[in-house]
Amino acid sequence: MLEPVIDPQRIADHNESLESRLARGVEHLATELDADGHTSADQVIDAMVEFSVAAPSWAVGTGGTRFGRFPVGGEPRTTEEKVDDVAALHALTGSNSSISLHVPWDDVQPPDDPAGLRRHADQRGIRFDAMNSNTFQDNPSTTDGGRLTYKFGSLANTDPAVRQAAVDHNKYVIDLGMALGSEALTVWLADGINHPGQADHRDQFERVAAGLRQIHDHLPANWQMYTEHKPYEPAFYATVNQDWGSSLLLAEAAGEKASCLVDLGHHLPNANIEQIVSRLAMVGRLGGFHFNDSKYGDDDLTSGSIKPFQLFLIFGELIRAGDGRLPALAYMIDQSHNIKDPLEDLIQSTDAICVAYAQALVVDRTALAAAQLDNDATGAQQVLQNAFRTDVRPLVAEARRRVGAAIDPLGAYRAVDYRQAMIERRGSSTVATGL
Ligand SMILES: [Mn+2]
Repeated sequence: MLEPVIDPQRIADHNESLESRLARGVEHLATELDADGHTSADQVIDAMVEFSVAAPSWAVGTGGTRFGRFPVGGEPRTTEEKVDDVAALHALTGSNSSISLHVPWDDVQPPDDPAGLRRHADQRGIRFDAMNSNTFQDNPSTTDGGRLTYKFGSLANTDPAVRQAAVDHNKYVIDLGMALGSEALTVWLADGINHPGQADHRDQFERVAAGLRQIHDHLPANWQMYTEHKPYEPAFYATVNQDWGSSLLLAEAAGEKASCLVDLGHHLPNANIEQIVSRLAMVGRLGGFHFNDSKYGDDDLTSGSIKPFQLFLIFGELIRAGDGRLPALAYMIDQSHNIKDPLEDLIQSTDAICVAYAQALVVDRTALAAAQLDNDATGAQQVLQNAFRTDVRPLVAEARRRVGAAIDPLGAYRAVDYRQAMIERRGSSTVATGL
């Protein structure tokens, strides 16, 4: 048996000093919610206990920008160590029970074996969430030893051999995911146009749709596939999958197992993301989320740090789509941080996501529906604000306590000094693969 990444007794010790204060907070909130009469504290706590958001493998290392990279020390050197970091995160938050791998960054090549990686994750209590394939960078194992290049696109490329290599890479990622017990593929498609006139919009789109259909047909019966839109970067004039409408068309073209993934940073400024969520859910093609926050573009900022009200409204639409419950979609954090300790940022993000979800659960939906029918704009806003301004943090913390995680995960992370332990074990200058 592997030793636990964080000794559960140390989390229990850290919780001890916080328990009586938490109990008072939970009791107060339970009384208030009972008086309101629409949602009970236990309903919220139970939903929090059940909820999990996947951590991406590339978020446990420090992210770089084009200006440089400042490793935090003790970063994972292997995919197994990335699993270990997610296990540490999950031990503290109780809400990150899966990891999302990225290929080629997390490729498992011989002499490594996927079965060994899967065994390691099993022992850590971590599952494999959606596999992410990227063809925005060359990968010698699928581009004929470097003879082919994705410089001018992958599935949209004018060269059939490059398109085939991109399809083959996605099939490879599906096969690897099957060996790991994953059940979904997210296609990281960066194809687009950097300069007006460089390529034909329609031809590019049709080539991508055809490629996605081929990839879709390789999916096992129980798998899902996600298309993820992004308006710009790395193509700065036009991206093939540039908005939710294009994403929907591509998912429809790919096949019935394909649906749209909404990354909160992949919208032009001021886009109404909650409305996009509503539309995609309405037509049954909302597949999942990549959580992060954004000030200007694809900033990868900490979830809930810039627009917490938007995050709350998004969860409101999800609960609306699920008739009062969160639909079973692919929920994942997609962030990469260049100055914070990556695990501290994931702790803060997970907490912010849980808080937004809990706030959305305490919306009085009956009162909201009545206000909407009466055209009572003031009343409807009041219903939403009442929920958004409810301090639900004790319920989120209580859920963590009940599953043996940390009441204060950030405080506990610092108390056990996980980062220093990893620096001693892995070294101070290790750099994880990723962005
Ligand atoms: Mn994303």
